[in-house]
Amino acid sequence: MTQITASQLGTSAIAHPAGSKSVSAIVPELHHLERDAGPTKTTALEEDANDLIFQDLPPFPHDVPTAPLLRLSLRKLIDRDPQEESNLWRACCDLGFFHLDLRGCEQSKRDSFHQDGDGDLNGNGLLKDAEALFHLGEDLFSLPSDVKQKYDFKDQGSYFGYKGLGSGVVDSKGTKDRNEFYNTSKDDHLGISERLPAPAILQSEDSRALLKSYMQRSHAIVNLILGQLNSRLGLPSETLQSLHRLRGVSGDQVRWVRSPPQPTDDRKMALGEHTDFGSVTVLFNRLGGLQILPPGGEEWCYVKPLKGHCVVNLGDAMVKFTAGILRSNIHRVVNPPGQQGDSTRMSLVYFARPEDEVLLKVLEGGDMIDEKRRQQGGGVDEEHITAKEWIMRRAMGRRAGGDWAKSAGTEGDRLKQ
Ligand SMILES: O=C(O)CCC(=O)C(=O)O
Repeated sequence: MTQITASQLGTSAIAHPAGSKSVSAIVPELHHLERDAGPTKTTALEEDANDLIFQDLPPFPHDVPTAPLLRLSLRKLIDRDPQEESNLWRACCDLGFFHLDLRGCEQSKRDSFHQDGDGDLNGNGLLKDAEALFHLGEDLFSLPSDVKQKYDFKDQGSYFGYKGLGSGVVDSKGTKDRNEFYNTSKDDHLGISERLPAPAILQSEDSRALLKSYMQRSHAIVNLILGQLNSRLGLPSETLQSLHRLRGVSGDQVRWVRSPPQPTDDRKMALGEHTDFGSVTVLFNRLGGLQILPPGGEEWCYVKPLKGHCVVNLGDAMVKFTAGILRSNIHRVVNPPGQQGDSTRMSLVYFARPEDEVLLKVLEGGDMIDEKRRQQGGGVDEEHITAKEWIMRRAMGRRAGGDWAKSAGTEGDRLKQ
């Protein structure tokens, strides 16, 4: 029987199921699947592998291409483990996506990256919040369509609230998406903006407290990551964190995305190809369906959901701030693979974005970024655009009847047609 090796299960290993088909990696030296044809034994390692599986769901298949994401540990990042910090840096430069193990991590011992003070670095707490929010999401989407539709604020120029199934587009031809989603604002839940109308189920004290806790805990992780990237980039202390204050006015939001199973003879993208608009995304998945197109690759690869972990990815703002040193990778959502294909898929996302008035331009004061600009031949002509304008343009361009051409992000010309 095929077994998973210790090297795969270390926190810096790439998460592939034993025997899975995987694409050639961008980080080949870490991309080692070793096989062992020996007899089945229950070892600590196998138990650990089982801990990564959602036992209550159909299995993620072994025979689909999977993406070479590094698996990092929140505990080690908090402890400033030098190897883990290097892995974080490489993941953010090479792929812009990684798995983050949140298990066994209650509270930060150190607070150096944690300027807002009121969002604790609590991996276990975040896992619990995410679990509860999956349940809340199920209740939310089970409301009648006409009730949910009342909270689509597109016509008021807002990307918060509900988007119905097929009300977004996945390409320039206007092909309808196959998901519904609901966006709820950090600023609303932290009491720093007006409270938006929302279904009663999201207005209860319990739901609001849960969302607030989830936002604060996600934001604390975002801040940790920003702090470590800030150091690596050699930027003046707290530069990145100061553009993403928990209490700064921003487009930060929680999103639930729900995609019903698609007929076997008619499977299309549930959510179109895109890069994320903002800075750092914290994503919880249970079923497969998320795919990324690795840099230079032509084959879309699944991201295998891992229990106890979130997926973290960088968005366009980080590319713009760093003159392209950091990567915001293109991704999309399709029907879950294999035996998972008949299940309804839901994901839970926290999008951290720069504060509304922050200009999306190359940051000054860091040698590494300055050097990158020199290599690029000086100043690339930068558009004068704030984070808020950028998000509005990108988000609204993906709604039916929106301006597709203007919805392009940092993926280059790929989606301009
Ligand atoms: O559902 C997922 O796994 C990813 C969602 C996503 O990419 C998005 O909402 O922008």
